[in-house]
Amino acid sequence: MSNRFDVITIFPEYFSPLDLSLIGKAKKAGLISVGIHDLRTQTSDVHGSVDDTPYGGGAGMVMSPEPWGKAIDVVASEFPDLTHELIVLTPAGKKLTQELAEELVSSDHLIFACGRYEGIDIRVTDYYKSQPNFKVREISIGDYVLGGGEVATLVIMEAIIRLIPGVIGNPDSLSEESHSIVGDDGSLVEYPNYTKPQEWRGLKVPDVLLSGNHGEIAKWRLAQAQIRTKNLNS
Ligand code: JEH
Repeated sequence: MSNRFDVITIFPEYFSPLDLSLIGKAKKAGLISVGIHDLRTQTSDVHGSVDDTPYGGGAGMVMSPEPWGKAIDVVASEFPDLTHELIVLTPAGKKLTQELAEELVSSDHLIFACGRYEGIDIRVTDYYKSQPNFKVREISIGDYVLGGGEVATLVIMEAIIRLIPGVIGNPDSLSEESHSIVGDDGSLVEYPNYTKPQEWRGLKVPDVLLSGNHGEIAKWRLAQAQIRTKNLNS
């Protein structure tokens, strides 16, 4: 089960939100531990350069392999007995889905490589793919262009960490997802939620939800989920 997360980035400050909310609580409870590593500490020149011009020409800069290799080796060497799941964020990666998050939660050690510029010299992924104690995955969080891998890493970590047993106080919230309301054509979006007050700005809570009739409530919620699913792509 995932309990160690390491992140390599030139913007360590991006990861202060990890001390908040769900992930912050998981850290304080000792359910996970997280290391944030500044790539620039692995550079040799006085300027801390991490990028260079692309071979073959073209726009932008490419991240150099040397600091990446050093940084990844350092975090891997802290956990010599584990297989390391190296997650390289890239717009060209496999799309993050709930299914992929469920698969990743069973890895013991996740290392996130957050590139910037035009991305990382491909030999870094090629090299670690050849290492028996590494599994490399290139992941994208969606079809839009971000400035780097940091925000994507926060998204993926949140999707994984909330699946770790004990992280979410009320396990009903998770089991409802797996028993999620399903039609014959795949999964549906969730039904609409209401809470108090019973009337707000003239808008009333549907009577069925106040009826106490659990069969009727389930039927109504399924119908609502079906309507909302149909409306999604229209
Ligand atoms: C972006 C890591 C490292 C910007 C442009 C290009 C797209 C056609 N879902 C996601 N979007 N973007 C990232 C991501 C994830 N995960 C992501 C990153 C890095 C992740 C550097 N960048 C910035 C960056 C080149 N363009 C890519 N192309 C398909 C729209 C056009 C070229 C590369 C890297």
